[in-house]
Amino acid sequence: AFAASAQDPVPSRVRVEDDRTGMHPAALRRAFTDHVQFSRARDFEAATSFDRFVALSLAVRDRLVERWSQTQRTYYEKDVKRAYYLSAEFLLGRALQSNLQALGVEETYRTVLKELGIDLDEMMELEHDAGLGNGGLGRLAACILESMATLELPGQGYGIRYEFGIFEQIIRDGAQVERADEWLKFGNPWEIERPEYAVTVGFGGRTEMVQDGRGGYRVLWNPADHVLGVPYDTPIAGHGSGTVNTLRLWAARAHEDFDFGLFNAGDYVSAVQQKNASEVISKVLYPNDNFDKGKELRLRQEYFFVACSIHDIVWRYTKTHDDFSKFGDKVAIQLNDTHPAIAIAELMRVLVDEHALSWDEAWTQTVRAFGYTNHTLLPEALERWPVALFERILPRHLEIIQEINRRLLRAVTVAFPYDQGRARRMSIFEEGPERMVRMAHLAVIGSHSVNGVAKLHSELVRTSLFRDFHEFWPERFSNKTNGVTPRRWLFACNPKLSRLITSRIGPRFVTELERLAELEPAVDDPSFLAELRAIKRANKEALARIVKRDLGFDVDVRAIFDVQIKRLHEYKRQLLNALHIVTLYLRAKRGERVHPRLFIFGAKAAPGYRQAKLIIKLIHAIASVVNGDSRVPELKVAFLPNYRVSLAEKIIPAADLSEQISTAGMEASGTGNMKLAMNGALTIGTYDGANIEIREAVGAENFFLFGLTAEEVEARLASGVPGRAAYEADPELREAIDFIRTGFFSPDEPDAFHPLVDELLGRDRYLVMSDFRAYADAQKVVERAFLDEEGWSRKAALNIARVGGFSSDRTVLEYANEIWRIEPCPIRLVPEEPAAE
Ligand code: B1H
Repeated sequence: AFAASAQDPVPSRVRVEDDRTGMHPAALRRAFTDHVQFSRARDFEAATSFDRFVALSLAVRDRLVERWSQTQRTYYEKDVKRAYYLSAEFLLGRALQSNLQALGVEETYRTVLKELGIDLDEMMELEHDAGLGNGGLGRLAACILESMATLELPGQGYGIRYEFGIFEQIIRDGAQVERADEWLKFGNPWEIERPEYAVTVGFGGRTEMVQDGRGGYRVLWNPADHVLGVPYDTPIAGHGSGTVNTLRLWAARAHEDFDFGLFNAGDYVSAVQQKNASEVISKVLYPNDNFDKGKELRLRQEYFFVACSIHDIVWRYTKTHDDFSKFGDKVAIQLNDTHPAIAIAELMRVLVDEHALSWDEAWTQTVRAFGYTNHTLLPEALERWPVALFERILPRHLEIIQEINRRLLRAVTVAFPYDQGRARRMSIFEEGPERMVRMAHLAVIGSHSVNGVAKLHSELVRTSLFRDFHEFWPERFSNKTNGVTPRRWLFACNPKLSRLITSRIGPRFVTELERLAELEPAVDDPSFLAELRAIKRANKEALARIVKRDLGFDVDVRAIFDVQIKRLHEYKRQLLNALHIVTLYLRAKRGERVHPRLFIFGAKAAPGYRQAKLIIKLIHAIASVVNGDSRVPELKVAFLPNYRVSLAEKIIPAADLSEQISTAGMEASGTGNMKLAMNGALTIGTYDGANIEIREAVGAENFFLFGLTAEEVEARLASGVPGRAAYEADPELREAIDFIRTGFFSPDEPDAFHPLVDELLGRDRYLVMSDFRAYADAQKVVERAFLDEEGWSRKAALNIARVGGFSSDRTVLEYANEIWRIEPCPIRLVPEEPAAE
């Protein structure tokens, strides 16, 4: 498929060994057994299953390497414009299957391994997830990189090589316990360490003015400490494209003169011990989704990876350019939220202090290069740093930010004279008892593009969060609705469905998801719907086996598989779901007919988030009563521990119902909603984030909408009606709350859930009580719809046929065309030599 055409000149490079590149079965088999023997130093018979996993991964990696070199060489030779995606998180999950499929060798390898008595699926289960992210924001970064490579776009990711990713969740006595995620313990076959490209990063110290030798002055920053950033490169392969882009993650190492003083004093052992202090920077991912704790180490992490990345970007640019006038023509840098926003000040510092550009020249190129994506409106998630802390760690950057701010406020005052309030609101510095640096303001001011991640969210970004900035620079603002990669979230995770789709419309939907629309005629074909039902049934059986293995109980696959999988957060309202379970349970106890349901949860709570952890406990308490009640066999609750990418891949294909029930206006987009719809689950959801666009696409009659709108939420919260009002008005809700409040689900500790009940009856900040009735009634509509088997599968089919727009390919093309202004750069591959047996 990648053979060059006849008139292509064959590159004169020496070809590397066939065993490292050959795609025919004999070469694949030899590559695998050779890696067992020589990379793992094992006799084939003595190799452990993990040896085999590593050997296969290395054989696959070899086949990426040639394309990887060719890709990078092509970018360099053509001097193409590149997009750099800066993100504190990349939630990649597993890589083996994804790379096998990108190369088109999964089935060949499956057969080759089978002949050796090895099951490929079992082998793929041995891979530990790369969990370098919290949730949607980190997973989006992974989908975007994958789509860029598939679309042949010159791109690269930059982030942190956390030694410990998102914690491992264990459930003990019905409560969450965290364990360190030792994902590197047995090595990582995908990464390549490149210590020769290490970068030195400074922290702290002072600035001074020094003569520049040309009669002027320049600023010199003398950092107090230095840390080394060592890059680790992971290949990001395009699906069937020949492009292999790079994800470069930085690990912190002690700098040689880390503690000069101690070495000089001859205290060698203490000096070496001190090295730990620098290496903590890349030790662990902060496990907070949509929440900013304002920790000093987090600021150090952010600056650390940003300084390394900017250095790398500038170095690469200067290999082919001797001045900076074309920087913005060759470099686009996308900020994944504000976590890397310090890059704006860092690029200014590098251009002005190190490359002696004038402020204006440097600023022009900086603003041309940067784009900023906002992912949340929640005030507790917006990054603000105390000026005093910022000055202590990044004194030169504070000066630069002050200058950026001075110039902004001058422009604002010219445009809006006599409007002091506006200047105060737009300032990077928030005045108050403790002065703060507002990173979002820096990001908006230093970028030519600011986008939200779904239509409603982008609208709220313009009209509420950045209202003044939107008035000042309306042309900067746009929407880029999120998407997900159909390779992982359909083709890889749901092979049965993919085969059915392929049998009807061919395989091209995998890279052109809009082609799913060609399935529309099939939704009225009973045999298609019957096949769809059989596939869903088989996927549910597979998940039922996981529930049995991990939780120990049997489930009825005729039940509605009602799925809520996402980080645990009050705004996502797992509590609303829990109240509904209690309601159904009490109805069943009263002898009312309820259709069998399996409630499936997957959710990690931030370790310091008390209410979230208590909600996990409540779900377990309810599960223990409901699952143990033999008089209510129709209801079961399965909280699957340690929710992560690889577990999502097993749950999503088995879902009937997708719970997307955030308080309207609070979920910026959501992306799990897209993955579930793509796999034929119907959504019960609020008018929030991308739900709105999904509903528009799949049709209102194929989506269960309920609840207050964002406007109504705003008004309701402003009016301050306590949750008690709904409690008093709704007997069923009252009963559910009373059962929880009086300790029915926690007889040993009757008060256990009072903090949750108090919040619900009092402020009810997420309007769980206000939306309860609408939700419970929408669930009745769901149940009735589910009873009509044919009707339900038709709706599911229409969801699949109409979700083509939620591919991250569409998202990335919008970024590429409207923000980055980059073009595809096809990679020409050397033709494969004929098989030599
Ligand atoms: C999203 C975050 C986030 N928005 C701070 N914001 C973090 C904020 O570690 N931190 O400090 C970590 C994560 N994550 C999510 O982004 C939104 O809630 C989703 O609605 C959205 O789909 C996703 C991708 O855009």
